[in-house]
Amino acid sequence: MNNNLGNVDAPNHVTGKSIYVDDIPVVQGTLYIKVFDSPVAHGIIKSIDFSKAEQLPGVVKIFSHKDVPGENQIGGIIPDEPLLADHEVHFQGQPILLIVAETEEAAEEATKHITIEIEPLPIIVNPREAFAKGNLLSPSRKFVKGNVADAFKQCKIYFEGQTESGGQEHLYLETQGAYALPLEGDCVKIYSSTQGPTAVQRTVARVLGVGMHRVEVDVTRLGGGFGGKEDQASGWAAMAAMVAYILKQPAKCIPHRMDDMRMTGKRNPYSSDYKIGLDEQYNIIAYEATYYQNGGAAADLSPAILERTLFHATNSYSIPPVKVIAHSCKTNVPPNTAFRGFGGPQGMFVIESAIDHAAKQLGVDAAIIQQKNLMDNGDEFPYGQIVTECEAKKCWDEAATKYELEKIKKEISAFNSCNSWLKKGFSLMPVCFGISFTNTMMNQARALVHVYTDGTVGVSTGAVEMGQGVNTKMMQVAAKNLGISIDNIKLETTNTTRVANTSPSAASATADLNCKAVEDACAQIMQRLRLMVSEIKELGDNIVVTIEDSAIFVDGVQSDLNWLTLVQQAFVRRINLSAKGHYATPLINFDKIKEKGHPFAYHVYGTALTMVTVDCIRGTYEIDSVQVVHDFGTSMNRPVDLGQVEGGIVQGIGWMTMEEVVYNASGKLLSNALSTYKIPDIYSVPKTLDVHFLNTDNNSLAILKSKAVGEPPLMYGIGAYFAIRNAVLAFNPGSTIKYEAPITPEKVLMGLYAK
Ligand code: LUZ
Ligand code: MOS
Repeated sequence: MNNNLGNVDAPNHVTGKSIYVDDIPVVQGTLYIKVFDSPVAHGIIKSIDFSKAEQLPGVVKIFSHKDVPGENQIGGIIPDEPLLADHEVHFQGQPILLIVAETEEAAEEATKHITIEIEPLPIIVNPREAFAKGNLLSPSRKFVKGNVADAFKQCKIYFEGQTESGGQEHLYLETQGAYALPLEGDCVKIYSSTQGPTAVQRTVARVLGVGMHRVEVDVTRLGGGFGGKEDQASGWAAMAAMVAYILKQPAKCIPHRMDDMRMTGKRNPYSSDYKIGLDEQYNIIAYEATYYQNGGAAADLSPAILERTLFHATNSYSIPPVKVIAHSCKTNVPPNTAFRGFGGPQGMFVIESAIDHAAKQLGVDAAIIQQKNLMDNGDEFPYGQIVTECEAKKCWDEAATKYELEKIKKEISAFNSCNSWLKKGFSLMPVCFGISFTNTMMNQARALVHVYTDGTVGVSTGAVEMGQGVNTKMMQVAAKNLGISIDNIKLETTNTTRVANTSPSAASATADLNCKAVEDACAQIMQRLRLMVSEIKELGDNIVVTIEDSAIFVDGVQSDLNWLTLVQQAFVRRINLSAKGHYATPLINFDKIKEKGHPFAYHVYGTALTMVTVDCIRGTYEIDSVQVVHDFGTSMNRPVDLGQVEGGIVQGIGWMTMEEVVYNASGKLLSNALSTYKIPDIYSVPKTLDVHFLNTDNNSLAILKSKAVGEPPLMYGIGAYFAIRNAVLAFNPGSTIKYEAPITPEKVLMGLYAK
């Protein structure tokens, strides 16, 4: 296998040939949908008048919740979210009406002619305030290992504090959107920009009041998802489908950027309390934390995100007794949702803050405490899984040696002692991330492989390509298993009619799950071909048939057959050249009553070393370098995997440093455009970004031993927060700067001069 292949889609992306939802040629009669959304964050709808708007030229019809043919409900885990608001609104941007028009402009104009009267209700945007009032989205969760209370009783050195981590806008290049076509027999076909085609199918069927068999969802690719389209694509698809279904005309629903930013949920902000206890040798002997998750106005995926926070509460550390509690708090902001890391980063920020707090109080480098407590084989996670194939220490040690940690420390203190207005800081950030959906049931996938009579191959799976390169990996796996060139393979769209009951492309697990299903389908076809060869050659059933570069080898000896003649022979002999593969991750389980089990197929490890320079007059900073040792397993596609690590790091740095989601007290999103919401650009990325491949060879549940790579690297970005904070303290050792992310230049400036 060529593990330097790269992403086969790249040439089409950069030449603009790749097709996204809004690029699909429109069918005659296509209608455009504009959503009329709530102007206030909480209230009772007293009256609404759209009679004038409906009379405007080009406006076809305006739909309210009364027009929903089935159930007015799009909640995924918990049914608590109407598609269109009925009598009450719960956040600014909540959809109330659908304006359907012949052009986008007519629909837009109509919004100005709608009058609505809403009686205001109290607005809560802060999760602790929601918790105090008992406003929870789902039952609270608690993971306990050992007896924390006893441990703290015996412990002389302990520290308590509070942390805040902010939201994060997904800012996928392609906004949300769907295009729905009516089909005969009360059926609809939907082109959707979704990570979860089956979630869209299920939600649309529910909203239309029809069986899932009447709804076909098709996905070519997404221009980015990052979790934002794991669940939240469903609403837009349901709107388009409802209009197409009722009016029997094609309908498109694609929000503009500012509509998307205002109406969709983001990464869940967290407010958390921690208590960490240590002994004199810097061993962590107890850890306790409580997380207040800002879930927004509906549950969405927040209950599952809450769970992953607990799974990653102790990051890469082995801590004897642990007690962590998480609350999902209901507030009047758009329902927050999945975002790369899925609650893991939020949990890791808290323990890293706790360790940093302890280190500062004890007068040592945080790295001393971090390194001392890294976990190892045989340790037990707070949720009961035993640590195996642990690479935590190996990654740390290799990062410290390779990037010359001791030398860096000396250079930084030399720099800081001869510069008054520029200060450098550094940090180490170890990461341990569990691979598998925490909901065991979701860890399954299927693939449909067709071999055509000319030897070419079509592959369909449940995986959604969103830039992460999963299609390339599946082509590599099919090519390897069939012994043919990747040029003979086409990755088909992800379609619910071809491959049913799919899990969303999420949890870093998409390549593992779907490639394994492809392997299974290919193996079935190969088995049939092998038996055919034994028949043709009049050899026994035990022959070994291998295919390499389309040449057929029988028991290691090249035969006169090649791939094409083999396939043609099979067709003549009426042998099935198609197969459906299935994969379900073995071994995993989790008991939600006991909160114990073995939820993850394996873990991914790594360590990042981050160096920054802070301008102590302006509060601005530069990320000098991020140097990482990352556990790839045995990468099957190094350019693709490297891209995931680099992108993840930059996205993580963005979350921790500059991306600030701001709602005011009345629940209005102030950071509602790219002028007010800053994401990393070419000027703000690390000057040096070095990724060292730690090749580990011992994991059989990763596809071809090539470990999942989507989410783990995002958490290296947490290192940037601590590096900047350390530079601030180098300037002002008495600074009262709090553990609040993002650490924007504004916060840095205040911290530099805070007494
Ligand atoms: N989605 C999900 C996820 O439904 N379950 C998960 O465990 C998960 N983990 C990461 C990202 N998305
Ligand atoms: Mo994701 S946060 O893996 O959709």
